Amino acid sequence: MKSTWWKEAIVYQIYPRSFYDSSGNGIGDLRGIIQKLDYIKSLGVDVIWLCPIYDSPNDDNGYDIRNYRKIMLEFGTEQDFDELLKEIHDRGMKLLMDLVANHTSDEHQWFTASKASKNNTYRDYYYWRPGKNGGPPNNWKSFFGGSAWEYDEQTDEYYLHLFTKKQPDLNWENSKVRNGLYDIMDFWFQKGIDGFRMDVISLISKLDNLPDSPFENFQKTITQIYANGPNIHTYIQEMNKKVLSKYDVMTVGEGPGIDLNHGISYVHEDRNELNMVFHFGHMFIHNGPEGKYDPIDIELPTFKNVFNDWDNHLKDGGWGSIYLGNHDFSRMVSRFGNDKEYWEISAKLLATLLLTLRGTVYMYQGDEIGMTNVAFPTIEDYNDVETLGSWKDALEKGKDMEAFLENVHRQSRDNARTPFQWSSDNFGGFSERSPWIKVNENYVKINVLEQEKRASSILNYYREMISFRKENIVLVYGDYESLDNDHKKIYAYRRWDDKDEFVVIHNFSNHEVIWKFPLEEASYKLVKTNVDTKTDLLEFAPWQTKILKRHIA
Ligand code: ISL
Repeated sequence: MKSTWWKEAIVYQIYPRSFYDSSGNGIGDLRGIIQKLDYIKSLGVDVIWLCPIYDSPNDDNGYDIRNYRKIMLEFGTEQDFDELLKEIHDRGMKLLMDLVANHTSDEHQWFTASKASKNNTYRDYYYWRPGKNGGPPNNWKSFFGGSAWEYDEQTDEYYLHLFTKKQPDLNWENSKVRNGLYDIMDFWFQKGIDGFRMDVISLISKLDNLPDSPFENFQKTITQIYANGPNIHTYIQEMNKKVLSKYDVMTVGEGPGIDLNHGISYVHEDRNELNMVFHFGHMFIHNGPEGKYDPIDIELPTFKNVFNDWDNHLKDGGWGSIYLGNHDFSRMVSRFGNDKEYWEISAKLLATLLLTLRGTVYMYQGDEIGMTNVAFPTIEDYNDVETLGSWKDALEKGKDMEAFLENVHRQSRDNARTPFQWSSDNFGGFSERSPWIKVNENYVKINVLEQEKRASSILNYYREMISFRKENIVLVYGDYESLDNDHKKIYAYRRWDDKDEFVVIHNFSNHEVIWKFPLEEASYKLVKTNVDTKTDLLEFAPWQTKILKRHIA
């Protein structure tokens, strides 16, 4: 496998609104991030990924961009950005920005011009269509509930929005749109940024004639109708040729609908498209028949198979991204660990998983201290458009709303968006003022200051695991194979090259387990674990994780 800096990088994702408020208005900001750069550096992180920080009316917290060349007033100024970039580079780190290219805000000047009349030059920048049979042009649904079409009285046509009605979809078939977006990318690369995470890049090419979806199931509609459209690879190759290939940068495409049939075609090194994608195999794993807000339980082998299948899919000429949560999903310890009795130890197990798989590692802010899901008492406490849209749909369908609130507790995107817990001071030390969204009450117990003081904290475990990965490059590039794959409590795998072999074993359960596996125990040495207690090599306390090492040559 070819080595590159971005394959070895540990990326730390910041949701700026919730990271650190330096101005005292209850909203995180760029100067707040600058103040915390030494903290981020102390983790061993190489790259910072910032969720959108551009000028936006914030219908979807920055994923609705009004001006791609300006900084959101609430977050700071262009000077603050320049300083942030310099401070990041001065510390030897890199900056990944979020590129939202599937849609703009409806307040973007392209859209206000487009909307003004049927025959202006910007009309074709978006998807405008006449209605059909007194309703919208087709049956497409928005990701956030309701129709994906909004009627505009003035010109008596509908425009397409796969997300909120304030996020109209751009028409990538129009070369002026594409070139306009490439100019924006150039603008940021010229400033010196080091790459882009590309929001819903899988959706930019639409099916010809925008046909109705024949599927009831929304996930199917995404995969078969919305994603991986006919020109997707032509567009990404063009973008690569015109922009990306001019710089030494990293790219990761986010993609609903990027499944095992499509992943490699976005990232194969011979195709000159993207370096990596974020697939949703494990993120949608709890989606029930009615989607994300209808959660189901799963068994461990189903979870393992996501990693097995993707590693296998990408190993010849591709590269993966490893993450266990982000700003769109629940907290990883609440979701895949046990955030009650085994909170600390299961958070450490998950850190070990994250840092021993093949692929570029993406950490999400707060996971390094084991921040957990939140359970706000009423829907009024929630802010996220997706949560509120699903709530509205459920109400209209006459659902049991008390039960639905429990689904919200489990699945809402706001679980990941509560303010970062820096200390046990008011508002978790995030701000001096009541923040834009409530702080999780457990900040008194779970916070950075407390964990800095304790050698055995989750935070310090992350630091150790990050340097462990860096000292053992086989954990980045080495081969991967799952062992005893059907085991329902143990997730074990080998990582090896021609010099060393690691066997990583996780007990994903609240029970003690003796792993009955024919491992030549005498040739292995225990090099890392997350529990103090002494056990036999293949004996595991609840949520215990062990890394064993064997020297080959
Ligand atoms: O959040 C999701 C599941 O709960 C996803 O379906 C998500 O909407 C999808 O992955 C796209 O996400 C990205 O684009 C959205 C934005 O709201 C998300 O925050 C962003 O990550 C629209 O720009």
